[in-house]
Amino acid sequence: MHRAHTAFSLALSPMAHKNFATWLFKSGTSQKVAKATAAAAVRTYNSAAAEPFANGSTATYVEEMYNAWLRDPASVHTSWDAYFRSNTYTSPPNLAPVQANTLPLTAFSLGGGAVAGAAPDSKTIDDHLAVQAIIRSYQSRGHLASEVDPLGILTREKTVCKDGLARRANEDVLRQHSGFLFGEQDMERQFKLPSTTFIGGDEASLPLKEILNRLENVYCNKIGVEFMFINSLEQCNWIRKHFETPGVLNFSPEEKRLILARLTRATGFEAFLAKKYSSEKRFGLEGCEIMIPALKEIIDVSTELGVESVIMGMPHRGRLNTLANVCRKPLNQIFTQFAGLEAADDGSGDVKYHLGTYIERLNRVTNKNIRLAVVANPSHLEAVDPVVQGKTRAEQFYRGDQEGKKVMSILIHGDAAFCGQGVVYETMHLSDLPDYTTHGTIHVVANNQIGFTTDPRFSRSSPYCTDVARVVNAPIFHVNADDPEAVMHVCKVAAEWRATFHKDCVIDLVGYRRNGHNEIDEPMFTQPLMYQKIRKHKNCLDLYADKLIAEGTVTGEEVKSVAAKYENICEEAFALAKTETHVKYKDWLDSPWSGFFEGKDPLKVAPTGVKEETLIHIGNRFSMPPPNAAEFVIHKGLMRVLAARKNMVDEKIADWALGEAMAFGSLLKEGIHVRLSGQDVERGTFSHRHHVLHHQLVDKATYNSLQHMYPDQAPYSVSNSSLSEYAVLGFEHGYSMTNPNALVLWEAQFGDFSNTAQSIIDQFISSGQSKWVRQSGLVMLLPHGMEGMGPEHSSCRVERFLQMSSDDPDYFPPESDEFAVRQLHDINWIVANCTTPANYYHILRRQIALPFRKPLILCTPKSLLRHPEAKSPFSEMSEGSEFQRIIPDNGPAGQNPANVKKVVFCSGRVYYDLTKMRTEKQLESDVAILRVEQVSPFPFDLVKEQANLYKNAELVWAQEEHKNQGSWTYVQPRFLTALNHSRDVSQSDDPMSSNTTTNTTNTTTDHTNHVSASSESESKPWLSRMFASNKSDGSTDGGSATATADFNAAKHFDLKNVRHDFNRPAGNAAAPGARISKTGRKISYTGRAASASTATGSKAQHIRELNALLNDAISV
Ligand SMILES: Cc1ncc(C[n+]2csc(CCOP(=O)(O)OP(=O)(O)O)c2C)c(N)n1
Ligand SMILES: [Mg+2]
Repeated sequence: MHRAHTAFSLALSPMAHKNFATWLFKSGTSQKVAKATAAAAVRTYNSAAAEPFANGSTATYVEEMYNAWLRDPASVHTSWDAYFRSNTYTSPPNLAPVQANTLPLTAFSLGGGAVAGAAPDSKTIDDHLAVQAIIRSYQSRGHLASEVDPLGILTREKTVCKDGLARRANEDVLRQHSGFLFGEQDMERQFKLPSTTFIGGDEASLPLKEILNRLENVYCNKIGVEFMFINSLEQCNWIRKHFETPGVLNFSPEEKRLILARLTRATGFEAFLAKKYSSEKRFGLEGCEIMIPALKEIIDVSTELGVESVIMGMPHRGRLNTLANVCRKPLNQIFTQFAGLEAADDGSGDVKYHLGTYIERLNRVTNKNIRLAVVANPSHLEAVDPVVQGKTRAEQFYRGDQEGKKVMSILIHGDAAFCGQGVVYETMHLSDLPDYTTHGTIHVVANNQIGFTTDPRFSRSSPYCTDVARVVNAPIFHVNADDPEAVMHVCKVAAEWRATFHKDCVIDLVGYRRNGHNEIDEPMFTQPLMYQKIRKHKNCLDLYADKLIAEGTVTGEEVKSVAAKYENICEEAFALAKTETHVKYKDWLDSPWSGFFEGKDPLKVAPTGVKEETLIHIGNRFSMPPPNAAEFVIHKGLMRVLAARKNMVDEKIADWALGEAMAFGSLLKEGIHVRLSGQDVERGTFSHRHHVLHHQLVDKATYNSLQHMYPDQAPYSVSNSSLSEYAVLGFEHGYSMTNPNALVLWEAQFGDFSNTAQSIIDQFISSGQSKWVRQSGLVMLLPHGMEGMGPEHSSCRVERFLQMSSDDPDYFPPESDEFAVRQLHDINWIVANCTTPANYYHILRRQIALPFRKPLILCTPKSLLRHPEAKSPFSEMSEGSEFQRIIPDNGPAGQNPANVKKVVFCSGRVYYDLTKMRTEKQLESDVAILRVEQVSPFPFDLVKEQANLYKNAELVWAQEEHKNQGSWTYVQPRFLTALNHSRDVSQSDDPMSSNTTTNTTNTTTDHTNHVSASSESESKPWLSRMFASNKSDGSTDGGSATATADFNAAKHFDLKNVRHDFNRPAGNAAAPGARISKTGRKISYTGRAASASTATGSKAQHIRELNALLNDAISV
């Protein structure tokens, strides 16, 4: 296998950092370090307790405490915590944000003519406390009264205060302080500002009137900031400073013109599409066009701060506009998508507002190069979120960008989806996990205050659509989408927040939706009042242009000329698009793998066996404690595990864990990064893996031998994940898309838990290549096996994966030396159930040895992890060995096949039960047991070969799963095809094959001979033929026309044109219309009856059923 040149830096990788830091295994200093750390902890605790509180002589120490407290309040003694929380401590200028208010309160003892410098009277103190409480109220709850809704539907009336002025802050904001008796007489009184506000700028005190006005302006205007739930004082202060400091919302004329120009493009783009394609769905952005300048601002500021690559995920709304005006995807390519052209390359495509893109360009504002990717997404809202995170994480990893300074993600959401879809929460929870963080995502909600036809009050129980972000302490910036300058400010702060704290934040762009859900939808059916308002509402561009014209920043002519210029650009691109004859899917790739495919023989698989000495080296390392084992206290049970591993290595055999380690270790040696993620994968759910050894005495000290196999190996990462399948599987899928030279594996705790990630499986993994030309070599490890223990979910529901496999049950591909690789090339994914460590090892290595990438769905065992017979000699993994799609019978039956009476085909662990039963019944010569290890793509060639070998035998498929589960429904028609070498199973001839279709190119059977090949049927075969059948059925069929039409419709849904006739060379198939003869060989089923659940009830029932199936299968 070629050594892959993976662009990573071991030393720089986050994984390396984590592991090398936790265990200094060579230096012999670990104990010293541990002791020192422990001593420091003790000292910190004791000294804090023993010191006289805030002793002036310990200023440096106090600073240290303050620093530590800023980082983590829990790290200091509670007394320090209380002290710093009280705001009594004024930090030196280099530590905390500068506070201007250094005047003592005595300077404000204005009541009763007290002498300046004397103790303040109680009224002064009370009034100051009241003002402080009011300031805090605005900071905490000012957003509740802010004017963020451009339609004003949610905006509350202003309240007239005691001084006669109307203010927005109401009782919701001020609570008990709203009744505070500030009369007009108090308005001019000076109040000292507390250290927790920045509204004073350089002023230490302000008149009350000014305090209230400034707070109103900051917190109850067009921006509503939600942040006071954040536990970090430093972060709260940072936000206060960025919103409260006077003048933060001042924009220069140039900046205003830039906003106007960008808004003109965003608005002009939608208008142009509306003009040219008035009857097409495009999910326009009208009502929230400011999102485009907003994204550009985020990208500008982030680029300025060092970001070089931005990965975006977004739904339908405004996607085309984003591609055009944020990514600058050539407009003609976008317009071509409206033309309904045929594709010039592989891929069945997707609707235009789902496709991805990848652009590298110069950012003209910052003059820096930037890469922008928008990840292709399915209809399933928010499903793309974790995928984007995984891709971002992978890019950061390969760049050695440990802190996310160079690569960042932006996720764009709809308001209804953001609060409704659980995967948002699951993805948020990855945001701070060491092995999953992308160091801060900026979330932008295009909040049009509606989801399709449903009002927010019926679609969520939370006050805001953004509340989910509160769980991870992300600040939330609500902003009126009709105020471009407020939006730009919020975007700037968001980008700076991410760059400073590397944490998530949310921008809630509150706008509206000018049209229906799509452009041909009537919104007045369901939201009449809202849309009456919307119809009268000027668009954001006009409002902003009016404002800039009024203030003299631009002239009316300038506004018109910018708009006209953009329209011209669109027209030119439109003309260019008309000359295109085909769409090219490669233009819409979000993760191009440059160099991966070039110069490769697409049908050549590199060998997967490795030198025996490599296996021995890996095995020895894997069974060794850390080099300085004497200092690293390992659990006794694990010492036994390591010793057993060592014994196996000495005997040159491998069990499951060792086989897996051999696959990982050998790939790492070849420069292939391996990443294994999932719940409890470090140890392994069934306690067999133990990749991470834990020091029994030192917290967080760990050792991972697979990271120390070879000095120049690729990084190995194994990570226990959060308890989520949807987000974590999506994340790993995204990770796997980024670089083909990596083995990325996700393991389910039990196989069927993967069903909570079903949208990732259906929408990305099984279909990604056909929709988006996106390949992925992701491996899903799915523990599977009916073993009579545990709850009902013993099955990984392999039938569901098989049902989505795209190989044709009725088609036997041409036999050649390349049969196996061709099948792999053509299929959407691989489904396998290995019974030996060696086969497991080979199939993992084959993922990388293939010249292309396919997802691998692997049923993995539970009891086989320790089964004495489920072991493989090294010879089955060393050079010359390879993955076996079918493992033949190598015993007496296989040696004398002519005498064999029965062949039992099976898959998975039941093989071991079957052989045991065969031995017990002394039928070794009469019954052959064959293991189908790769179930899909189906090994037609080997099944045929084996069946021919056992000419006189009865053929049986035995499975432990129920009849409607497991592999049976998938393998049954394929066996028939393999056994009879035909591709057409007629429904009328064979009642067993009712699910099959007449899949012929020039069908001449009675069922279809009335179908004429019109040009329409060429382009949409199933549709036109459906109607054609319907018409003629009435005249040709004496029976029910409807029933026949149904039959024909079903039949045509699987026609070759739909499948693109993948790899079916003309003339190679069996004769059109050929059928299995009634005398052809059959395969029968042995096993459990169909059932609604995967359970077998009690253990006793399980054993009874298993014995019955073994008895049935092993009988002659
Ligand atoms: C998981 C999922 N469920 C349902 C839908 C159908 N659907 C498409 S758009 C939409 C409304 C989305 O509202 P919102 O998130 O506010 O976005 P908007 O269309 O308003 O921009 C719905 C329910 C979907 N695409 N995905
Ligand atoms: Mg919406």
